[in-house]
Formats: sequence, C-alpha cells, structure tokens
Amino acid sequence: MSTTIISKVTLEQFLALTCDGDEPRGNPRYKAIIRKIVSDLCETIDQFDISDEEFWQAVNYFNFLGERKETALLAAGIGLEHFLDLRADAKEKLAGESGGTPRTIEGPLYVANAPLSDGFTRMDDGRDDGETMWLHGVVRDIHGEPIPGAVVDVWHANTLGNYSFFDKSQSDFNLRRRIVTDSEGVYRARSILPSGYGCPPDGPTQQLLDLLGRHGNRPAHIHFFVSAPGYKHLTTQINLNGDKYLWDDFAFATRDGLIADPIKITDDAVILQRELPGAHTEVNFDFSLQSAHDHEEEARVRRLRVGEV
Ligand code: MBD
Ligand code: FE
Repeated sequence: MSTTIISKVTLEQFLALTCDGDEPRGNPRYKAIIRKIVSDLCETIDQFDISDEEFWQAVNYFNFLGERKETALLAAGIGLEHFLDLRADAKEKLAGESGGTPRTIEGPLYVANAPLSDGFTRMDDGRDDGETMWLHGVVRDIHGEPIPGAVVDVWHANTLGNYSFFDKSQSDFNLRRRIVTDSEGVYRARSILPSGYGCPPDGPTQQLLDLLGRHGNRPAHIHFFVSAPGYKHLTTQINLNGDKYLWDDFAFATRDGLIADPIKITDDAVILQRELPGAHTEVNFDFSLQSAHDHEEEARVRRLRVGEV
C-alpha cells in the first residue's frame, strides 16, 4: 500500500531546513548523508502511513538496542555487515585483485590482546567437557609460499555457543588466542569443538527477527584475524560442515571456500603424537593472504572493540 500524501517538493523544502547543503556550517559529508537517510525515512513513513504509535515504538526500539548493546548484532542479523563484505569484494574485483582466502564478517564478539603463543597453544581452560578439537593449518601467500611469523588471532564459542568475556561464567580469554606461525607457516591449537550461536531470546535483535519470521542462529564456526607484514589483513571465519545451520546462518557469513570438514581421529599414533587424551576431532584449515599495497591494508578495520582503544 502506497499512500504518499506528502509531495516530494514539500519534503525537499522541509529537509533543506534540517540539513542545508548550501550552509557553510557543519560537515558537508555528514549533512548530505543525514539528509538522504532522513529523506528516505520520511518517504517510508508516508508510503506505509506509519502511525505515531508505530513511530514511537521504533524510537523505543533504538533505546532497547542500546541498553542491550545489540546494535552490532542487529547489523549482522539484517545483513548489513555482510553487505560491507560484498562491497569490499567488488572493490577488489574492480582493482583487478583476486585470490586468497575469502573474507567474511568479524561479528560483535572479538576481544583484543588474547594470549600470544609461538606455533601451538591450548585454547580451552579444561572446564568445558566438550569434544577435543585439534585445529591446525598453514598460512601461505597466493603463490603457495608459507608465511612464517604470521599472527593467527582465533576465537570461538564454547559448547553452549557462548563467548568468554561476554559470558562471565567463562575464564578470561577462554577460547581466544593469538598463534604465531612457525618456520613452515603452520599454526596448531588444542581446543574444544564449538557449538553454534543463538541470539539472546529476550533481546531486541531476536525481537525483530521474529517479526521477519526468521531464526537467530549461526552454525558452529571459528573466527580468525590473519595478519603478517606485507600482506593484507584477513578477517574471516570457518564453518563446520554437518551443522544444520551451515547454509542458514542468521548473519550470512557462510561462504564457499570457508567450510571445514571435521574429521574424527581415533588412530593411537596420531593421538600420542599430539599429546591428546584420546579420540578427538581434527579441523584443518589453510589460509592464503593477498599482498598488501600499503601499511593501511595490513591492519584490521578500525572499530571500537573490547580491549582496544
Ligand atoms: C556470533 O558468534 C557471530 O559470529 C556473529 C557474526 C554474530 C553473533 C554471534
Ligand atoms: Fe561468532
């Protein structure tokens, strides 16, 4: 239903008063962007004949998002964070750059400055009796040459789908580590198999997803920042094959080339060599980094993160 009772001319005249592009005051870029957003909102209110009650519900919804600190979660859920990836991909393609492990969203649950280890680390604190996971792989350049000294910053959820720091029942930095690749470009970690994440059922993101007829679940996944001097920073995740949400992720982060096959290991020689207590699940994933043109490309996108100023 389109009502459109306000004329375009009336709207534009009014908007000129709220953010005037001809005025020298203020920031021209912000003025143009805010004007576009307000203009689109006014048109939406008009087109859908949005009532005052509905308008104030929306205002309160923003406050609820802020109270629960779920704005970044909502950005993932409505696909905006994935949209940024699509744009970054398209920009690379236009620049004639391709290859390397695909990027995918960071999500809202990273914590900076996790413990740093050389080559190998144990990520879990032993308090979650989930299935033991042996996670390993090689970091290479796009020509297949190993990159020693790359930093693999890895974080994932526990068997309940919860992340340390945000879940205060877990120890500090549980399931969060930085691993420096060895002389062969290899990283290795002992951890536990993560479970998929679900949005807080009583929160604003799930409230909106309900109205869209959508669930708020993610498949089991492992997040990575991979970086090395001279190479483009990579923000990505791997998704574990076999999860029922593999291609039904509420945050749209699953991509071809980012799916890992968990392998059940029962061979005693392998168990002994890895110094693991017994049968476990192996997750093997190699990364390939594009060369950087400048130092800016070597760094992750700047945004406010826990543990970072
Ligand atoms: C997550 O674990 C996540 O990775 C994203 C993108 C959103 C919510 C929770
Ligand atoms: Fe996650």
